[in-house]
Amino acid sequence: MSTPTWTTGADHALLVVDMQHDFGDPAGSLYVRGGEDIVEPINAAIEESLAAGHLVVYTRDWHPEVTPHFAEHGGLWPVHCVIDSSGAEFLPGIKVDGPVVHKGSGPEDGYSGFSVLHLPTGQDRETELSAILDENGIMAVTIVGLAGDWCVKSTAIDAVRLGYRATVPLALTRFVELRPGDTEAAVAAMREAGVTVIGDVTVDVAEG
Ligand code: VGL
Ligand code: ZN
Repeated sequence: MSTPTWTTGADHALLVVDMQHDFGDPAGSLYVRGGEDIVEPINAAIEESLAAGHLVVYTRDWHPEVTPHFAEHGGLWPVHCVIDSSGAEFLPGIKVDGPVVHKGSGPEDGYSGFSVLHLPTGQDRETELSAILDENGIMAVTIVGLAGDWCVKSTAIDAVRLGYRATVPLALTRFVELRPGDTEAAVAAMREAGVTVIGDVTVDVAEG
């Protein structure tokens, strides 16, 4: 694969969002359909970025066992990505060589790699992601990983809001589609916010 234009420029970082067992492995507790199909292409993008000397930053969903983010405590989701559990591990096949930002380890809900919603106070709390980008002179980010309609979308929209150029290549994400139409709505919301969304949504053909 020739170097895609979205990885060019020393002010560019690749943000690899939540490429973890619970999202990307068919046996994971919050498996995103097709997640396993993007491991290889994302790893190729990581290798290309590293070879070009660019920063690669990783986010990791990282929850306590009891959190209002989980359905059993009032949230939306099955238990997933519990701190230090095997489900929270990076998918094998993803080369991890760069800073890792953990998110959601307090009584928090939230999807962006840049901030989480602290439920007891109703306040958004910043993660260290923007500081890491700024320390490295990053102006542009490409966001890949899982899930397209949750953490990738929120991270990309926040990136634009914070003044970075943001690109999401749809070939390198997959969508939860919790409700029908979420995928389309997420793509539209990203475009509306000023994110450069490239390519087409990959729709899985049912197996068998
Ligand atoms: C995510 C649902 C719950 C994500 C995280 O990484 O997109 N989705 N927690
Ligand atoms: Zn989560």
